[in-house]
Amino acid sequence: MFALLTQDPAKINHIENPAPPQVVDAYGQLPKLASTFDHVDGLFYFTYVVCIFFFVIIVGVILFSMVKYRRKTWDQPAVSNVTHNTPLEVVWTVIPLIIVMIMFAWGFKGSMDMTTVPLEASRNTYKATAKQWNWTFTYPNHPSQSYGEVWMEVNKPAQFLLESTDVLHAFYMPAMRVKRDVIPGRYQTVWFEPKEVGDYHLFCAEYCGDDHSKMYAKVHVVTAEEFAKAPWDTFDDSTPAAAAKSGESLYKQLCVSCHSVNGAPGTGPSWKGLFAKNADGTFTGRQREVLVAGQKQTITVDDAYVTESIRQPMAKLVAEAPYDRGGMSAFPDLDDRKIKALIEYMKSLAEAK
Ligand code: HEC
Ligand SMILES: [Cu+2]
Repeated sequence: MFALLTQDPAKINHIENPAPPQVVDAYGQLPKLASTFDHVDGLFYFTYVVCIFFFVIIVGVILFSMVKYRRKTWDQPAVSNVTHNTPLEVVWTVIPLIIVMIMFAWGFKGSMDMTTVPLEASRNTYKATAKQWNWTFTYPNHPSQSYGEVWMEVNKPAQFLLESTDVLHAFYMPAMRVKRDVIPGRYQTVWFEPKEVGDYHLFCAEYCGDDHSKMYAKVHVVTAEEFAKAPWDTFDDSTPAAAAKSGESLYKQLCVSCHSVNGAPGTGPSWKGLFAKNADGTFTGRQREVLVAGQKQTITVDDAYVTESIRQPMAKLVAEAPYDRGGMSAFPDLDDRKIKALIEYMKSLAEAK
């Protein structure tokens, strides 16, 4: 069982951006704590020990009584007719009440700590946008973004402003001991202070559709020096080849969960054959039957169509089941350069005519 927990996730997940392996403790319980929220562990293990203690006592008494006081002959009279015992009942009500109040006070204090955002964290606010099925991060005091991966500075409290563009998701970083629902149409926040340099997981912890299990991100906690170099800022479109490469990495972070490039059908149509390469090095888009407001039309795939498909996926739906029902939510944050890079990547997949 522990082998399963420590198995390399790259082998479990077929996505091309594998999460780092999870570090679990000797009992396969909580992953290593990497933030300041240590009260979570105290409360967790306290509850755990209380549960085991009472489980053993209660089940022990039941098993013992079953054997000791079982009916041995059909006509054996009842050993006792006692129906209640007031002192005993007071004891088994008051003791659990005290224990439950301890858990409540402990949890309430922790919950207050987690919801009261310190000024330092609110000055270091990230935005995390959840959508089917990926995470987009916008950096504090930085115009840039990253997808499926986020970099944070060690020992610096940070706040995440959480937003969903489609359905319910949940922001869950086990190593940091934080979890918060991400609700469409409403901003949620969560804060913590990462204490150790390393790579950690961010999971979506709310079932959000077919590829919910692919909806995770890597969290890199790095030193201040490393952070100052903005390692996430790798976007380069200085040459068509560099743009195609940047486009490929955007594809792997944002689109791979729905679109294949090898012709395999997915939640969205494959990108194989979207463009073909002409002898003179130019590209021709394929013919596409699309639905515009429910009416069938045939168009030729070009940059404008691809751009529109990304910004307003519902404007022209691929007229082919199951794609004609839509299913892609728009990417309003992708700027022109990134869309250009994605198109460059689609063209780099083209085969010669
Ligand atoms: C949640 C699944 C999903 C994700 C993620 C997704 N798409 Fe789509 N995409 C679809 C579906 C479904 C369609 C077909 C319906 C339509 O035309 O809008 C589609 C259609 C398209 C089309 C038209 C394709 C054609 O063959 O005519 C393009 C272009 C496209 N998506 C680009 C992208 C890009 C670029 C990304 C990543 C930035 C992306 N999609 C992410 C589901 C998705
Ligand atoms: Cu999700």
